[in-house]
Amino acid sequence: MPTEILMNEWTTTTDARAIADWIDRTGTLALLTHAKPDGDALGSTLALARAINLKKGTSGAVSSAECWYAGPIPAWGSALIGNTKFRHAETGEMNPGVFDPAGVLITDTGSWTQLEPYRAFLEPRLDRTTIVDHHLQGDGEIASRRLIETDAAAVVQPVADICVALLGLNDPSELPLEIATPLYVGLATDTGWFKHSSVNRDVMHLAGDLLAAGVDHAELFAMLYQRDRAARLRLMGTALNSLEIIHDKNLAVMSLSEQDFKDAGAAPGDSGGFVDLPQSVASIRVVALLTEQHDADGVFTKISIRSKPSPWEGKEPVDVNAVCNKLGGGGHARASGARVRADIVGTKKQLIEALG
Ligand SMILES: [Mn+2]
Repeated sequence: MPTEILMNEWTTTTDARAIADWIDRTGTLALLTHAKPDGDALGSTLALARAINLKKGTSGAVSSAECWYAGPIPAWGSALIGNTKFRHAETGEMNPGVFDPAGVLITDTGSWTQLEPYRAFLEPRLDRTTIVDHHLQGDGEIASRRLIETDAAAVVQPVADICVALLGLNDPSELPLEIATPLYVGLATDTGWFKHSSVNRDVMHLAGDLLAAGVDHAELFAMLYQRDRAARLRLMGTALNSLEIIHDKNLAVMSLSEQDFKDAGAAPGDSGGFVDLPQSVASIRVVALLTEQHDADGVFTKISIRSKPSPWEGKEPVDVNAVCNKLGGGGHARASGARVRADIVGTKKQLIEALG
């Protein structure tokens, strides 16, 4: 096989120590991650930027770093970012002549599809780019220097190793709190706050080290997940009140009208996640949330639908993508949606027909 193809294969080609050495000798670095950064993307870039800049400030190292983000940042992001300087890819500051870093370090992705806003900036700089990722797929051509740990639940795991190597520490429990905190956010969010099947001894070990470094996990949980407006809780009450359980107790349907949103003082985005709530009932296999709205052409209803497996009954999840296809919508097999030109009553009838 030609060397180039081998080089471009999505495999790991280096380790944390070697990346720390590369950072040390490079100079100015741009830290990039996927568009619409999540907790792992923000956590990994912030931890690295703080470790690199701390080293420069305390020991006169040559390298410095700046984070770049593209697309919307979660509402809690600004609290996590704090005073750490970052730029938006959309501002045009990436034009050549404005900013020309000596190195580019990408975390939590290695796919062009997730790096689209950076493509023009990245393409002429692939020879000075490094990737640290934990996904199963990626485009190896983006960087020949790659640390890919597909066993890691979050990219902050290899990033913690890089920070430890960079700062000459023994383990992550010795990290400064300003670095331990974003690492913990990445680890906790990518594991569904330590619920997903990806949680293992290594995850808990790192979490324990970060707690030893002083991370306040309860404060972080409140910062990320306990900042809803009261209006959302009122709307949730209305949605749960509307719950109908039909079809041999297999199907749950909830409905919300425009008036319900007004009465609760809620905004359109406030019903996000409601469709997951009835999945806690054992017999439920499919949940649909119907929200009725109006536009210039009259009434329409948005369907958001989820399905879940029932392994205790030996049942596979219903393909709700196929159900939504019949209604002119679609999505994924377990999470899908459609928009129907009818009111709630008419839409419910069509949905039940489509479910068969
Ligand atoms: Mn991740």
